[in-house]
Amino acid sequence: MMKQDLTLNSKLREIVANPVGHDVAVKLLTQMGLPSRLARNPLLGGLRLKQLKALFKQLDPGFFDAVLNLLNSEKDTLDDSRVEPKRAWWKEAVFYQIYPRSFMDSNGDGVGDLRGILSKLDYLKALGVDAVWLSPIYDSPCDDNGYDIRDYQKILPEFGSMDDFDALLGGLHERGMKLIMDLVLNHTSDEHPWFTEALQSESSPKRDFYFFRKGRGKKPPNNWTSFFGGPAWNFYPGQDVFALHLFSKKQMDLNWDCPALREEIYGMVRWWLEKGVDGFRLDVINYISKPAALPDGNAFIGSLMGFSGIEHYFAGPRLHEYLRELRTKAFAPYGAFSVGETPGAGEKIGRLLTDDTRGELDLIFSFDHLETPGHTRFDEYAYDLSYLKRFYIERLNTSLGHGWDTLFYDNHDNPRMLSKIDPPGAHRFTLAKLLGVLQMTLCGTPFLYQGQELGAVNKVFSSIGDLRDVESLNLYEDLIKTMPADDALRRVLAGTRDHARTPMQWNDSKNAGFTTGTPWIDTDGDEKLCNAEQQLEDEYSVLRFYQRLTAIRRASKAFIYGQTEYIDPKANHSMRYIRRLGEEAYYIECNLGASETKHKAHGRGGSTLVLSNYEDETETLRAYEARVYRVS
Ligand code: ISL
Ligand code: CA
Repeated sequence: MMKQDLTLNSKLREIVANPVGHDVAVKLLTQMGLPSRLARNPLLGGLRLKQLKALFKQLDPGFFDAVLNLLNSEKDTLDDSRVEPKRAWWKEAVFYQIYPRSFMDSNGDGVGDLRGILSKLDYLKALGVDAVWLSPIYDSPCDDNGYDIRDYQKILPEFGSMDDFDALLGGLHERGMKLIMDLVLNHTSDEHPWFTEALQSESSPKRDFYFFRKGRGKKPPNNWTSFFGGPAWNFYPGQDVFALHLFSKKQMDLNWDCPALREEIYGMVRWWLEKGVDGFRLDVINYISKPAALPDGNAFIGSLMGFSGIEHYFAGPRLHEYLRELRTKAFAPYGAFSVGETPGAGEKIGRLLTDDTRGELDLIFSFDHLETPGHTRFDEYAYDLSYLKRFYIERLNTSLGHGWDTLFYDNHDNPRMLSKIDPPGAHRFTLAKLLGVLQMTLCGTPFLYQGQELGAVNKVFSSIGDLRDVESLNLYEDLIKTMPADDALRRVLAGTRDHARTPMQWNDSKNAGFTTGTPWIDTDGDEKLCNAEQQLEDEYSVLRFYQRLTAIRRASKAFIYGQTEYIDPKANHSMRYIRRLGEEAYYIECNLGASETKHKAHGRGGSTLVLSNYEDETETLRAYEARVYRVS
């Protein structure tokens, strides 16, 4: 059945029935500090869009057209029947993300490298890791630490050689672990030969690989802004032309509408699969399709999101088509796994992307749980765990068995979750274990980020000179135009990605055992208190706890495919649920706050404590206490 276009006459319930409409409504409500369930409120559902338009006269008039356009470009609907989830290795696996620059340096140049990673494979195996995701290791000028690729088929010399890569892949496979590469397909470095060639002349066969456009007079072709500050356009005076970059000035957006570009990409992907890699993490993959006209972004959406233009490309017109093509022509023949990084994709867009009957991606990372509503990464605030609980109860398993969720707290783009929840760090190690319990026992695939298994927290940076990240440095330059330097620094430090990019803390020696040379970014002394060597020896450490967690997860499919039943879902400071598969069941009980709450037993036939982040079992749950019971 052809779907009718939505218009100003459509009712809100019809708007929200559209997958993009649902996610946009939830996002807008959340950004405005309102509860997301309003999107499903039956009274509001009867309102027509034009009534809303009359109500919100102050909104820029183009806003409703912008939203309708966006919604009408999504013709697909979701299958709302519940099915048994299909079994797959990547649903059962524990993934571990490595940021190669900061993991382990083998040759003393201060930069982590492939041989360094190779020397730590037994550590990963003992942790219970099944698959490693490597942040980019390709040749790159490293304007954005490798997310600006110059040559997709060459290893960055600082990281090692192709032989080192083969040795690493072999070493992982020998130990029964898989390797996932990080693939950046939305943009390349401006030093990629495609771009340098394209820039030569208008008639270059590579010209159409990127977005070259004439300006509007001296002004850029549209009002889109870059995530790393300023307009999303570089001007090339020699040819009086602009080119698009959503990220840094050296990360040029690729034009996926060009068939020759797509074929180049698929060929390159197959080349890595021929080498034996097991899959890919796809950087900002939901941004790859842009409307050819590159229309201006709506001002209201721009001010709400802090970036202009995003509604045109976060779920672009040909996204599904391109993902299917990538899968059919490259991934499927090799059975390769894919996880897409999809900022802005909410529950329903997420389902469109991962529903296993649709043939797009296996998993996605959505980021809606990383900040509490109304906050952005650069705000200083304490994250309320009861939000995480509500988020999980609403979101996990909404795929009805058609898709699957990822479970993660840290990555290379975010401050540490522990520091968001408990900024002073009073409960650091207990809380680290609690997060581990949620991550390993809820339904979804866990992705650990290096250091998380030690209880890594934010770093103490004392000046802007301590930071390295292009995003932070650009933001700081921008902020000091309008505020005192101290305030600008505080804001940058609240959200800088460098919190997660300092050296992995292997031991308490100089530079945390990461390098014998001068590290590219400093440690802050925390390695004296928190390092892998000391934690391996301490039975009660976070690391040993994570080893046990991965082991219990591996030992029972109830943690993977089991039904999840939430008990007393409205309780604010505790989270309790059962994972059940056939005869086997586990009861998980967590105190989400620092004050004590009562322990509540569960299970008629008795229960056995399998794991807890306290040494003894009492009738009260202490600060951030988490217990896993086997019940019958
Ligand atoms: O879109 C954002 C809103 O602030 C960002 O979160 C952005 O989506 C995210 O940083 C995208 O991340 C990925 O692509 C970037 C790279 O710098 C990141 O490290 C990578 O994870 C550009 O390649
Ligand atoms: Ca090195």
